Amino acid sequence: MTHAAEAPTPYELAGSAAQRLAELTGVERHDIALVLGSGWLPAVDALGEATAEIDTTDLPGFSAAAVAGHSGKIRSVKSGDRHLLVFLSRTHFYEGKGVAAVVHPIRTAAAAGCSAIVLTNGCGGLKEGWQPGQPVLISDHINLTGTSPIVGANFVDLTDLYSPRLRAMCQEVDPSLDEGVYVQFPGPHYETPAEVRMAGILGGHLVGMSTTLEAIAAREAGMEILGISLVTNLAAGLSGEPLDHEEVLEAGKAAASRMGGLLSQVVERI
Ligand code: 8IG
Repeated sequence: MTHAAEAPTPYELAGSAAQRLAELTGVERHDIALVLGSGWLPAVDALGEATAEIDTTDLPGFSAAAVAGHSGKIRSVKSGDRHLLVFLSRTHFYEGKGVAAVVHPIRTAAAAGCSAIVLTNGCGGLKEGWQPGQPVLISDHINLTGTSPIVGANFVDLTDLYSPRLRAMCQEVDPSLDEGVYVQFPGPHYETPAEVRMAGILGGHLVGMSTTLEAIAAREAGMEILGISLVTNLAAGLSGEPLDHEEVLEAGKAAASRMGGLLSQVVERI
């Protein structure tokens, strides 16, 4: 009788991915990770010179990107004396690949040496006066996926999950930045107008389909976390128009230089 080798744990798999990442990029340790969400891709060039770009599928545990406007690439970027690890796309919960797949990039970044992570996303906005194309700092979250990336009796504290220090730093760079509570719905459908009203009653200001599970995994890994949402659309029922993925990509293009400037200045100060 043969015995199959035991499957690696998610943490071991991330360790293998980090090792391969170091080989392929020629960078032994990365310092800060960034995950670019919907609408954020046009901002990437402002971060600095890419010293390497690899396909996510070149690393153990990653699968191909599934959404138009999401590129399955990882860049190593030199910014001053720091090495940035930039994920140009993410795996979403709604892809059904499991929560471990969603947070694999986060665990890989931690294993690669990153002590801070910037999680960005595109989302719907609820607050009166917010406009498409506006960035908002995530102050806290409500995870409506009903699940966690952590398995077992590991009771991770989520107080101040989104670093007050990093948020204050962002507001120094751009004093006009507002903050809000991000609500992650499972997706992939957008919420109904009634669900948007519910999110508001629960204390939410931003609605999206990512970020909270990643933030939990990042906290578990001990990273400092900054979350920034790009409000790409008014949440369903607030504008009188149906939601459209093209609108999301357009809002990103229009806001690219502001987002790029913000990200690069903040990363310099972390
Ligand atoms: I971009 O309005 C983007 N992603 N759930 N709702 C949800 N996800 C989104 C939205 C939105 N806009």
